[in-house]
Amino acid sequence: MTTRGQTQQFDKALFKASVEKHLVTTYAKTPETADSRSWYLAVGKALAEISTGSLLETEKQIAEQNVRSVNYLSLEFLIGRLTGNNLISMGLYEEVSAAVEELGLNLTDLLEEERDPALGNGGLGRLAACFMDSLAAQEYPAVGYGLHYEYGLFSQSFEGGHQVEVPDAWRGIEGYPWEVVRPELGQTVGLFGSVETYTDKAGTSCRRWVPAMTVEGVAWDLPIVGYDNKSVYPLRLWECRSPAPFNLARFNDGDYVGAQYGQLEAGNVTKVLYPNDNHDQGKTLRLMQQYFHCACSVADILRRHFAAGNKIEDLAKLESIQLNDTHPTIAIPELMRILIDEHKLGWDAAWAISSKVFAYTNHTLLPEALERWSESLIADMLPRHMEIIFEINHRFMTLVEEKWPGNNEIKRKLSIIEEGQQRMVRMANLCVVSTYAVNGVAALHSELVKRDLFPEFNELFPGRLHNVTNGVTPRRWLKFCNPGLTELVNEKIGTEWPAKLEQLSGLAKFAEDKKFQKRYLAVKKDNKQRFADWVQDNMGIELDTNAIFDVQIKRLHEYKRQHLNLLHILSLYHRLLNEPTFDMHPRVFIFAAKAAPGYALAKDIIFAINKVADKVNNDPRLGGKLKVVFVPDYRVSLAEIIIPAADVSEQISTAGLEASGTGNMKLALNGALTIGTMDGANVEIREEVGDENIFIFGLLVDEVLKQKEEGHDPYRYYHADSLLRASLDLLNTDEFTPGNPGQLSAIRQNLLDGGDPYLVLADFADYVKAHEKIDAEYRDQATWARKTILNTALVGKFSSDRSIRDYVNNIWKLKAVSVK
Ligand code: GPQ
Repeated sequence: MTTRGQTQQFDKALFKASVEKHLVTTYAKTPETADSRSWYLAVGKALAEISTGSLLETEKQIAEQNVRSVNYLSLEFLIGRLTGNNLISMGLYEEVSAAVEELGLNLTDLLEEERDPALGNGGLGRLAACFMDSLAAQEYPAVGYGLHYEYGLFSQSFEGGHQVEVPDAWRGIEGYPWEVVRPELGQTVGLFGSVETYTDKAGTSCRRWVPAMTVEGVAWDLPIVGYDNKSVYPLRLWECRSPAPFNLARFNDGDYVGAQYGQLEAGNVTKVLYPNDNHDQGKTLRLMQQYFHCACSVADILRRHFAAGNKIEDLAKLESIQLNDTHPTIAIPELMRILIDEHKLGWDAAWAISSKVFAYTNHTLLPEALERWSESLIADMLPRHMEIIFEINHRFMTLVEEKWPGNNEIKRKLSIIEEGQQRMVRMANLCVVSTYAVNGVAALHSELVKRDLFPEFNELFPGRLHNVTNGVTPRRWLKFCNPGLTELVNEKIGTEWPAKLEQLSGLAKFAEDKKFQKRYLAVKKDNKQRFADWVQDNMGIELDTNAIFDVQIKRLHEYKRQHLNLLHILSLYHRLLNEPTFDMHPRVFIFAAKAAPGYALAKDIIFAINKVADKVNNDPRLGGKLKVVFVPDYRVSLAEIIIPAADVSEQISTAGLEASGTGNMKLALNGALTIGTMDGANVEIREEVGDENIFIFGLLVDEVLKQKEEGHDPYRYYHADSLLRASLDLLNTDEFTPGNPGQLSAIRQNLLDGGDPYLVLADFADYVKAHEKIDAEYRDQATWARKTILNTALVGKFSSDRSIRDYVNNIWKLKAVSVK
């Protein structure tokens, strides 16, 4: 791996000694008895020693300069393995590789010992991780605040083709070497209880919350190492513990076990990450997680503010709080409560601060993902917060009345409180009313937020709604995961691009260069081989690297339409067996996806793909032209080997439903050509790479809306298109489930009789055509090489460094602080 100058002082002998010391004192192994995992842990600890020092120094210098910073609040940070990436950011990859070699170890093997901290579900959590990386790389002062889940997203395996979920104890028994506990930052958090009125010394009548119980928040810091600089920012994760080990009264009553129940329950708050993506479940424990997260984080922000000698009145000048979706919305009434009840500010003074502190990012238009909490649940758990929400709404309704006098329809629509059988609090509405900036995550999505989701809010609060197109960190998603391409790029345009991704455009002039094309394709081939080896070793399936590697990796969701991909595979299967003149270039369809445990149809789709895979991978009649691989347990570290190996990137959501997508960016950056709808950031990828270097198909947003309005009739497509009919009907046979017909028919049923809510059938024919074009163009390797090179060259816009600069310039207004 080629690197730049190291950013840390590095003494190899000292480092080796530190590794050996940790091996013995922290992990109780001798060099003779240590296995690979113990060595990895010891290396991780020795490195964390360096980064923790820098973290404290960064904290100190930023506090001294007392500059404006952003606090990124997110229930999810899908950071992936830290060791390899931090080594790259520290500029120590080669040095440490050499040092461990002298200890008789291989760095690549050691890195494989690390478990992924899977503290997120998918795109939303991964975005938060890329953003922390880009904040640190560009030295914009920031703290990430999240939860220290004991169990992250479940690990997935397959039994007979069915998804099986296993708890993910990501820290292992020894703990995670990169994290450090900060007991001095602990917080106490109240829950339940009541609100009382009292008269203060000045004779004013005041309200205050008297919680019925408290729990303790323990802070764990993970180091976010700035690329090529000396800054290390904290990702601060809160763990919930119970305040006292025993209920003494009950303990003395002899109820030894019962006395510890409180502790068991409090310990449960951060026990496990909810495994839902783009779906709201409304569980009490989830609300408790959200409040616990917000209470600890807001208190810590205020602690830092006051520790730096500031007054409460200056909060909005110095701190911005970014809400990653509505999950941390309860931070808004929490800050209002503290300002009013504890700092004794009047409502207007408190609101003047709070409404200039918070900003909100919307990540979806899907109605089932928009969070609503029942008023009674909030009133029970957080009675004072519910009062404050009512007051915010009351004042907001006055504003609506001024703007649209007498219009109850609009009031009903915009109100934070939704009337009905049981009243609900609409968290997105609360956010739009209470923040100084709201943004969508891609140009198209932000337009739809304005046009369809919040049109009246846009009229009421002109200028509040923004767009910030998502991005991905080029450090992890090119430099680290694709060393072959990195070396080639370095040779052509130098080594500054990981911090200045627009420089990749310098590759465009080599797109027609035969020698460069050959080398670029050779790198791709090596990456395909690396992945093929992984599949052989872990799944026992042999792959031919001359085949097209066609990749769809993302959460399993109907709107993402893995079943459209499946129908296309079935159509190829049908044609190979029934059309004597049909020919195709060999293709491997690669899937990886977790389904939410309660999402039945998503699980049916996984099962169906696995069953089809079993059959086609072993059917000699297909002549090896068709393979299907469903890689189990999709996670960041798997993405790191699949993405560099991809030829084709499947981004096939129903137009208007994928807010942005970020996998689309990673795949294009690594030279996969996109087959995609005009959805999310696909639209902007097309703008950058040009229409001839992407395969666009399917209905446009407004065509989707029109078709839904007019009433989509799936049977019309079924009867009109014989290939579609043959493909769908295969699901009703026992072709893939010998002796058990009907095991796959739920999908067909959903598409035909369930109304095909995501318009799979409407887009099928155009999708098939786009795939035929891919097949033809891949056979002309010079053409393909040009297109794939241009994809890498022209997607510099999608660096998360650019996204962060957009936030900084348009929303947060931060200045960089260079740590000395
Ligand atoms: N996203 Cl609301 C998630 O990953 N989980 C969620 O619960 C919600 C959104 C995604 C969204 O589907 C993608 O289109 C985005 O690229 C991603 O957030 C980051 O903005």
